Amino acid sequence: MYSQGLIGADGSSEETQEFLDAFQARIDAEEKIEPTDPMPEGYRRTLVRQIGQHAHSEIVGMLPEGNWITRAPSLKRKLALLAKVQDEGGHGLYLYSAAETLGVTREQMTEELLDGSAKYSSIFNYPTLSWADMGAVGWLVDGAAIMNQIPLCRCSYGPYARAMIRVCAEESFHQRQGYEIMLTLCKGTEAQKEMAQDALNRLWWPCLMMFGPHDGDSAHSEQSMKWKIKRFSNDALRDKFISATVRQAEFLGLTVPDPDLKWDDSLNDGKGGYRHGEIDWTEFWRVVKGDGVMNVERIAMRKAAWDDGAWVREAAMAFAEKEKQRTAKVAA
Ligand code: BYC
Repeated sequence: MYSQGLIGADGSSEETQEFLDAFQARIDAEEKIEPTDPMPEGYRRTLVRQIGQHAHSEIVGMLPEGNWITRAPSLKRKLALLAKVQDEGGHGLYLYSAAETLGVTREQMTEELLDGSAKYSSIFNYPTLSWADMGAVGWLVDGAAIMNQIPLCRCSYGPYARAMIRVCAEESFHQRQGYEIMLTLCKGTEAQKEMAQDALNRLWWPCLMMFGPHDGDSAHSEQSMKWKIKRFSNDALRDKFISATVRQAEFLGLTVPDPDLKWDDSLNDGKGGYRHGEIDWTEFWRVVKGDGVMNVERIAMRKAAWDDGAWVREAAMAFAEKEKQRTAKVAA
């Protein structure tokens, strides 16, 4: 385990208080921290952990939708889904590159993902059972991702913040293509609308879990917010997502599967907000610890794709070596 074992500030560093205060002053002044800047080891480790988990999520996140590319109902849908899945692969690569600036190689992170020791978002350990899931994943999963990731564009670490700007622009296209699939299904036959409702029923609660445990149980939030890696707490972003999404569900004519969901005028300093039912945290931790329906299959599929692609990597390396020799010969 190269990166996932590296958790937050461990208090064991020899960094002086003066150094830590000067670093915090830079953060408080909204300066961006760049790879060659001095930084506390805890800050570096927290970023490696979060960016690594984020990159792995993008890579594994290709699988539930990749599963439907050959079964898309039209050429237009196939093209859009293909492009979306390819974007997610690209996001993984930007993020691995951002993590590399902190001293962890892509090979190390890949190894950790393939040996099953890496964490990635729990949402990707659920199956995608019908075409409506392609709508619901785009609408809800990418919708949750945007809510969580827009603030990361202002993360204090420069390479992560810059990677997130492009990621968010693409996620916003993904969210809209997903919502448009849902809209088409909801305006279609009764059976299509039922399929859309079923996808919402299955994915709603796992999507709320994407924001992480309640603030009181979030081990890293306090320090990450102090370092301005995270700008908002897990619960604050989850609540924002619920408020935005419930209205979208109403427009579709679908029912959010939470009988306890209620608008409450008194929340958010009188601006109002939704109270929601209890999230099943037992299920969340079970999935995070590797016992979700799809954990084993998803890693096996990723490993098979990695192994199948070995010849492409080898050919690219051989070509690069040939080019290097050719250039050296011309220069000599
Ligand atoms: N799933 O102290 P906390 C995408 C872990 S990709 C699994 O609150 P933190 C997309 C957490 O890692 C979406 N584990 O942590 C791709 C920690 O464990 P460790 C991915 C979770 O980091 C393809 C422990 O619980 N997005 O959208 O302060 C197609 C305690 O949590 C989860 C990102 O990665 C979870 N859901 O906050 C479509 C965004 N939640 O490390 C879409 C970047 C928590 O102590 N990441 N854990 O063993 C973040 O914003 C933060 O890392 C989180 C968690 C809000 C997720």
